[in-house]
Amino acid sequence: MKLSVIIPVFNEENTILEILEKVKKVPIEKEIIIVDDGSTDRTREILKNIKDERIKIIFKEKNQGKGSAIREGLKVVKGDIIVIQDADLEYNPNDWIKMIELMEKENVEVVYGSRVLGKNKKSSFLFYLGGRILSLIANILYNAKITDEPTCYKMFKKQVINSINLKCKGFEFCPEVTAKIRKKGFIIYEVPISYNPRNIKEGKKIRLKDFFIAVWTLIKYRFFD
Ligand SMILES: Nc1nc2c(ncn2[C@@H]2O[C@H](COP(=O)(O)OP(=O)(O)O)[C@@H](O)[C@H]2O)c(=O)[nH]1
Ligand SMILES: [Mg+2]
Repeated sequence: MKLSVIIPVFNEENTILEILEKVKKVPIEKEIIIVDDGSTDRTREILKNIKDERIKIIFKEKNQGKGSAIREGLKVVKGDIIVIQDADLEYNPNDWIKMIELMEKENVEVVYGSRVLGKNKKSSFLFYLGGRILSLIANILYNAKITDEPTCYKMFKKQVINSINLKCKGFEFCPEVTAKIRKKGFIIYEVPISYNPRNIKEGKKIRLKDFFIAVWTLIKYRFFD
């Protein structure tokens, strides 16, 4: 089964090439789709200099958010399995290997990488707490039975992600996908993954307001959709 990796990127000039090297080295057949979301630092220049036929790069003119970039990427995927990769260095692409192993089992359509199940350095307490609360809400509202709802490492069979109609623009990609996948009745399997958190000074872009948007997104798709 071929993997499609979607990398949404916004102003990650310090890490984009390093993460790309790590992605390329994972011994799995894959295509790589980078979606630049109107970066204003050197990211676009760096991407324009990449000469590698295996990498498809989409340049959006305006910054619209991570969700809109992922949706652009989803329009062009050709693989059987899709995974999202951030353009920073918080996650380790080698963790896909165990995710795919699970994915190859019969009736497994969705696998999340859980930072909570892995033994990891904790991120700042508030980020950690926010993640736990979002998982709890997903478990209560959708009987999701997961430990890490906002993880970036969400892996889906193509027909699963294609079967849901995404509306997100920003970071609410995660709760929207979790909500709609569960509403369709798919089980979310988890495997432990490693996590090397960065802080806001190091470029983290997610903020407190995104937490509230995520909570609202989970509630909205449960009761008002
Ligand atoms: N396309 C797009 N990607 C973004 C935007 N903001 C953040 N990202 C990307 O989303 C990923 C996650 O951002 P980060 O701040 O580390 O939040 P995290 O979800 O907590 O890891 C990184 O690869 C960012 O470059 C945005 O406005 N548009
Ligand atoms: Mg990140």
